[in-house]
Amino acid sequence: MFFKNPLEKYASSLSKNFTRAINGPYFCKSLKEISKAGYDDIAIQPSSEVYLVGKRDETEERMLNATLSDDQIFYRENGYLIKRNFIPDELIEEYMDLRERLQLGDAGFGTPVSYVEHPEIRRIALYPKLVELFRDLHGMDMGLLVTHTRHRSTERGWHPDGYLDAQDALPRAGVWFALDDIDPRSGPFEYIAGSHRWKMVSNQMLNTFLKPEYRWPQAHFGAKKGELTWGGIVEAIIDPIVMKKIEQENLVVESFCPAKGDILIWHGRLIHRGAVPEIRGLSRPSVIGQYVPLHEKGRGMFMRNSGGGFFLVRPALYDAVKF
Ligand SMILES: O=C(O)CCC(=O)C(=O)O
Ligand SMILES: [Fe+2]
Repeated sequence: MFFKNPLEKYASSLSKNFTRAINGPYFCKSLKEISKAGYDDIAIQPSSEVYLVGKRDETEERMLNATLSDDQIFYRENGYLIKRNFIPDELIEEYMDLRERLQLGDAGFGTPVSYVEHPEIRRIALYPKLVELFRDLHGMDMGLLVTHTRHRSTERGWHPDGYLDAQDALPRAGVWFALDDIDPRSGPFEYIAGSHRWKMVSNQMLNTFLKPEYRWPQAHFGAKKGELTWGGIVEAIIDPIVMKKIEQENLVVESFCPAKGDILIWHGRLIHRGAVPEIRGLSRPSVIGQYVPLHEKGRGMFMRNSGGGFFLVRPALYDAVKF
């Protein structure tokens, strides 16, 4: 088959930003050159790891496994963990009532830090059993950084969330909370088990494909109006590379099609995406939370939630915090 642009081979399942990105002004390399890049051209061996996941020699491996719980061993090996029926119905109802009062429909709250103003979101995102589970899995307190509250697939292409962090940062984590039974045709969360132990997609290496004004971090935090953010632009590079890798190495793609109250926790280096929905406009009722190590330098100011757990608050938003 002939493709005008070799990346178009994967077009039917490519992220929604793909066409916009490759037709935009962002890249300093030609599309032909970009399409030749492989995973090793965008990834690097990370220097920091959570204790549980870190690779060890055979004896140490046996010592570690002898004391770990089944959940810890699963997370260590797979980079994700599913807990069924984890969030109580009352907390979900309370949050859905808030959305109803605000007449959100399937829309999000319009800001990734809506948890500052709405304790209903924090009661889910910082559910005490989850705060505890994070200590078990990451061996540290993880603070809430952002929440995605739109009831649709993000349609983000393949990526690890840790590509937004500094090279030597400790791994972050994400949690996918199902607020209802999720229809598999709504574009579920998809992931590649074990990919948290691959080399880590690096913002520095991705930057070499971009014109200076579109590089991380400035293009991540301050994208110009009408232009894609850094994450949206680099999807056009990462997405086809991961698809090629899936094809060449015969990797298994798993989908999370949860029931109400189920959660999936994923390690910040697990490769995942929000699938393109089979049926457009189908609701996907979920909250997605991103969490980072509380004690890591430069992460910002966290406040303690009433039931335990911590959430990031920019000092400018301090007056907006509600309990
Ligand atoms: O839409 C999805 O389920 C994927 C979301 C995602 O990639 C993220 O929140 O980090
Ligand atoms: Fe993500």
